[in-house]
Amino acid sequence: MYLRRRRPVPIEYNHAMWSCPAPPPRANPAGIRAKLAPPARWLAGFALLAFTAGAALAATPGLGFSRSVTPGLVQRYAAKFGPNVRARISGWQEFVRSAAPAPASADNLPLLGAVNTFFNRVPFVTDQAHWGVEDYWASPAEAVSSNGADCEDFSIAKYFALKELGVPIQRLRITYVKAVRLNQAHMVLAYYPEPNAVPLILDNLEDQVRPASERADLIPVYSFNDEDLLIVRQGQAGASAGSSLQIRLWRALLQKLEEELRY
Ligand SMILES: [Ca+2]
Repeated sequence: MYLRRRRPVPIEYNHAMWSCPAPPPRANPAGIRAKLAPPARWLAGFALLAFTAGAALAATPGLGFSRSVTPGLVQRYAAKFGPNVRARISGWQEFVRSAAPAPASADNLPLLGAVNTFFNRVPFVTDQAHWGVEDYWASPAEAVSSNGADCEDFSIAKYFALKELGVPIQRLRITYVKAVRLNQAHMVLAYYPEPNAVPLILDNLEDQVRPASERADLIPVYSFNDEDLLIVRQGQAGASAGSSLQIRLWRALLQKLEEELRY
């Protein structure tokens, strides 16, 4: 039995000992496979979406969007990451511009595949090698500009791209998982076509977007979006743990996205 908490839990989700698994060489083309029955642990518990403490900070229009990148930000990141930044940012903007906007229906499968494949082209680089720190959550503009990302950076970039393309955030959950075969912490983006449906998984480890029911290698631990934070307890999902702002690195990311708008 899972008690619904009335107030955000006073905890911080830090990621000591965090590391993302490196993806294998990609041999399979991107593709989408049919839905199967949802494993209970992946159910998102949409009825529990009650906490909106983070909404004010996350409500700035265009936060993290490709179209929000200012000339000043491009200049700043070009100075930091090199002259290829302009082409990389342009490529990202062009991809979002040319992608078909999300239809009103829940059938966004081609779009999910396109977004997953597009960002998976960014080379995988560990945070230690790329940023000199154990754990760094890059903004989409940083990941694209610096041409390097690890699992949470991929998930973040895909989340904001789908949001920019009109996908309701209630369908999107950045999900911290345990990659059991690799015995490593990992992060993916889960897309829920409907409340409590089996989610489709956008993963930098593979280009193919597959339902969670086919991803027995991933065990969800907690998930979040702009609205809330849900944790999985004893193999069952849906226990709301409050605001995603309790995740220190998510909070820092949102502040960084606000700062990026000001350049
Ligand atoms: Ca990172």
